[in-house]
Amino acid sequence: MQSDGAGLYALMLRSRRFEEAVADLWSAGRISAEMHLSIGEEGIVAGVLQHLVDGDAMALDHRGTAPLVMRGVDLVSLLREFLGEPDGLCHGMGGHMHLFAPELLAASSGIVGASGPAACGFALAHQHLRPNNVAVAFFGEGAMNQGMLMESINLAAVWSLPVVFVCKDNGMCITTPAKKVTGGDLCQRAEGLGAFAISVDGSDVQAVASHAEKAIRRARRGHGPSFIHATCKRPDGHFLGDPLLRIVRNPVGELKSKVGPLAKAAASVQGASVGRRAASLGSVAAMLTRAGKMHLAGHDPVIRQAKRLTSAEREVVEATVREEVAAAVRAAIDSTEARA
Ligand SMILES: Cc1ncc(C[n+]2csc(CCOP(=O)(O)OP(=O)(O)O)c2C)c(N)n1
Repeated sequence: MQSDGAGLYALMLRSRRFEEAVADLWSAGRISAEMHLSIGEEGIVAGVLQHLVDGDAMALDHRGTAPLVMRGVDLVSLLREFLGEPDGLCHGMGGHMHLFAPELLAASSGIVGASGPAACGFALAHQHLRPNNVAVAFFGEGAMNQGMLMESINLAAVWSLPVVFVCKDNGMCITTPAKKVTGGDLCQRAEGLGAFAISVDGSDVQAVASHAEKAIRRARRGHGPSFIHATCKRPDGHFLGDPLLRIVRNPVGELKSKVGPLAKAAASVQGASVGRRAASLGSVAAMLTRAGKMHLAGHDPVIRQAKRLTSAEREVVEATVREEVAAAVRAAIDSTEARA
């Protein structure tokens, strides 16, 4: 893994450009079903992964693309998976949410919170088979209300498992603001279970890298689990085609089909009281306002890191990544078309 400023930029840009290519294929209808990307979270993923070595493991959530790309999975095989092809990474059966790369000790699950138990499993195996290796679990802040994740942090603390729990906090669980469903402070919660906890601005990859270094060193030395709470913004909402964002970005086109039914429901003589209906419309308006704020602005980890580099450094990385991603897309598409 690359550890200098340009190396961190390269890790993030590789993932950003790859996911942008995935988004294009999805928009063109070549990739079907939901697509959860990590655009905006790259600083957290790169800052942690840059410290991993051979034999370390990753337990991933429904946004597993970025970690796999940064860890070096074959891009063509990953794209072939997303295209549902039998020669994809998981024979076209996993899609983007259930990805496995045994050679990288990486496994993902769409079950929110499931990366916790999986990371504990990897870490327990490390203790017996691969001392000095660690396991990383990535998850969103919504997973912090899942019992299995809390049980995992507790077990990791009691057994001194070499796990780094990484919470990527964008403040939203699909359309539910975290504040409405999550009590207390997440770092204190993890500390209460016995983990070493750190909070960091996830849009600053170097800050993440520096905190992650401590957490991973502790785990390698047998000092038990850590919890990294890293904040971020995600411009694409929950998934590609997020309905709230569609309305915010194209209000005239998108609201045409929705205003009629909303007005009809509001005026109906049956159903909830006027007050409840007004409250529901108010909560829809609040969701739209929140969706309107889902842009990276000054929080783009890729741009923040680019500004720390010289233009010569940036150009080398950008040219390499552009060529690599374009070649992967060409190869993945060509082999589908050749078989058609
Ligand atoms: C156990 C479980 N409950 C509910 C869901 C449906 N679901 C999929 S993603 C998601 C939101 C997760 O939010 P968060 O953990 O904050 O991650 P983010 O999507 O923001 O990255 C939910 C509720 C699920 N997949 N698994």
